[in-house]
Amino acid sequence: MTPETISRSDSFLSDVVHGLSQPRKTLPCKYLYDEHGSQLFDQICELDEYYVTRTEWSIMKQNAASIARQIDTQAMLVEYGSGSSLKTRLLLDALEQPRAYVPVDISEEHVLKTADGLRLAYPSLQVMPVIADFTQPFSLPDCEPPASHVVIYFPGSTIGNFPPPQAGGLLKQMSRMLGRDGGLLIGIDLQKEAGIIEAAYNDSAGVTAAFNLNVLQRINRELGSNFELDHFQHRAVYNRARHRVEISLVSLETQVVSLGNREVHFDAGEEIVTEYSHKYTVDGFATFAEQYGFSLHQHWTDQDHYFAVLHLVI
Ligand code: AVI
Repeated sequence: MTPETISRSDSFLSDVVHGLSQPRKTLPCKYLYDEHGSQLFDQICELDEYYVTRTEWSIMKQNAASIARQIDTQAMLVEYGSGSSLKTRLLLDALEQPRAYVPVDISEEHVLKTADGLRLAYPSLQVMPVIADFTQPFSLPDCEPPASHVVIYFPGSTIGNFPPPQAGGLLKQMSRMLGRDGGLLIGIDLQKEAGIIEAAYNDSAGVTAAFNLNVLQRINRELGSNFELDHFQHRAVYNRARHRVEISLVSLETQVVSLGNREVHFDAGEEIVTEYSHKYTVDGFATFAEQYGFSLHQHWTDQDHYFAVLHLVI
């Protein structure tokens, strides 16, 4: 183990211990995305019930030219949580290439593989991957010649996975990184009928359930705990008052799990909240982002108003 992997597993352990010691047990959702979790998430994106990806995709496709006009050739395009960068290819195809593309992702395997694929597809583009937890400050690489400004691309409604105070913290950090002339292109999932949302997070093939349960498998593997996966069940419910899906793992029985030198007790029916997925309105998000120095410049949506892509400027 390198010093870096030791400190990463230290903070994983302390985050897990902290989350499971709360009166309402939680786990930070970023830990859902190990290599297997990222693969399962890619499968979620292809599901019929999961309207999010294909709707954003169709918005990007239909409006690629006008969206691409917001990013000029001198810009450094920085993608937060790039994963497989699938939507980015649409953008890159529509753009006169930006100066550099910087995919930022916590999953090393994923981001390096994706960067290799992009270099092959766009040989003249500088692809400069950064392996980082984008919720923490990180530095941007230097490109040659230097970019005139930065445009952050944050698709997929990932902002929705942060409770508003954390989402605000992230917007604040982004506005600092952007500086003058910077822009933010962000995808947000819109409020809509609860049945449509709940179906998206309770798919009939059980992929979302496997994605959710995988975090326990990861804790077992990396932290040596002994969670029995079939003693927990996936749950995803839309909280209409808070406009968010609450995703959790429910303990099916009273049980005790060992974690390092600790024991974690679960009552039957007790939940571990693993993720929130907040749903916004365009105006609500624009007003929220104003507090952090952004103003809405333009937005694009689909005919059902399921999803929106916003261009915010500083
Ligand atoms: C990554 N993120 C936007 C997804 C969402 O829809 O909130 C994560 C997800 N969790 C379960 N299904 C999808």
